[in-house]
Amino acid sequence: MCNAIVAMGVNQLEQRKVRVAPPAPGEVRLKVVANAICHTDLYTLEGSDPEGLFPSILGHEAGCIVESVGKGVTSVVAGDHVIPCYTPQCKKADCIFCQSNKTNLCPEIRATQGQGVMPDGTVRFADAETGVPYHHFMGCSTFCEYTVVPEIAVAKIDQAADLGTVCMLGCGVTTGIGAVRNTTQVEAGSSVAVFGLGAIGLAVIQAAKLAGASRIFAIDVNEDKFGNALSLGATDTLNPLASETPIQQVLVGMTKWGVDYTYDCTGNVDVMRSALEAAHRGWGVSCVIGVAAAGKEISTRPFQLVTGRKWMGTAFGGYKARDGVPELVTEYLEGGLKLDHFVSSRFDGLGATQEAIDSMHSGKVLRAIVSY
Ligand code: NAD
Ligand code: DAO
Ligand code: ZN
Repeated sequence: MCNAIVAMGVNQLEQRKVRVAPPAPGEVRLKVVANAICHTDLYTLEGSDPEGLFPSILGHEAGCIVESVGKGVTSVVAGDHVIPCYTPQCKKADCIFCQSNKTNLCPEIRATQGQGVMPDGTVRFADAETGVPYHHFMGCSTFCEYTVVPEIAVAKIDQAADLGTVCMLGCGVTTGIGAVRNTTQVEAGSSVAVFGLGAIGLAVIQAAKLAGASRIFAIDVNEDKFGNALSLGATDTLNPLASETPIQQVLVGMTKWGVDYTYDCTGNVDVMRSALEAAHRGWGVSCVIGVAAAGKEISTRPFQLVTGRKWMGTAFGGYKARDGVPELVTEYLEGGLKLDHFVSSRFDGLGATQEAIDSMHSGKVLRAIVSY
């Protein structure tokens, strides 16, 4: 039995005692050490995700220690440090996605993960008092002191890394870095424009700088975001609201033919259009990272594509979770990848999760991390 913060309904978080069942074959039970709050947790809690399930245990950016393993588990043992990942990597010889170097979208547990259950169709969480079962969330459910996840969804990492910091590699930061390195493969000397300067946008800037981008435009409607962007390597900051001219025209005007690589890190479909249309004539690549609200559609004039722009998207930055996340942790430990600037505030104890969530609404917080 342990403590969990359960989303009983829209905007209704309650601390409950839960029973977390032992791992079934192919599963692992994890002790959650630290969890970073991501906007996707808030989006689901607020009822904005039409597929969001209640009651459920949210949370998906965590640093954990393996507590026990189910039958047949071979890649981790009790005591290993891991990061659960909502994009699994089954590595099976007959998984055409895992075997391809073109994608990270392993579909092995996709259907059940979306339904808030484990691969066998059942859940591992039950209220200790009432017996009510609780849904899983994004295959992670880390607003709980213990969780159960499939073996194929845990990345085993170097134990030297502070779980209270590398937990952020479970989602947003990895996504921004991977968008640059895997999805768009930015070359040295390129120009880059980043729309939206939350944790994901800043991770894009950081990776672009490391890749040797020569000009990095940082764009946000909130100018408080510019300081961080400049310190990570942005060369220009722009507020789209500061001019009557559409931001894509401003960018084309500043560069003559547009920007080599552009990224939407807002989830706003109008911004996605601006990002595409700001991309360089002939070869510009625009990458959708932001997750748009349900039912939203993107549009542009097809001539934008005819004249050589490419529209792409990325999930988890294209990283194959079990291979890629440990490499990023190593890069962090070796000093090449800085992470501390993403941590806006730290909270102690699972019970502080609501407070950490509240802090995310200020617009000033990149990541709030709760240590359990
Ligand atoms: P965030 O809310 O912290 O940052 C978004 C930023 O966009 C804010 O600074 C905001 O001021 C800015 N913004 C809003 N409207 C804008 C506009 N019109 N023009 C310019 N800037 C604008 O969010 P985040 O945590 O950085 O996440 C960004 C997006 O990435 C979200 O949509 C999230 O769901 C998504 N995401 C995608 C993946 C993936 O795998 N594709 C993974 C994680 C997160
Ligand atoms: O494999 O079809 C599939 C589902 C992939 C899910 C990718 C989700 C990417 C965005 C999630 C944002 C999380 C914070
Ligand atoms: Zn697979």
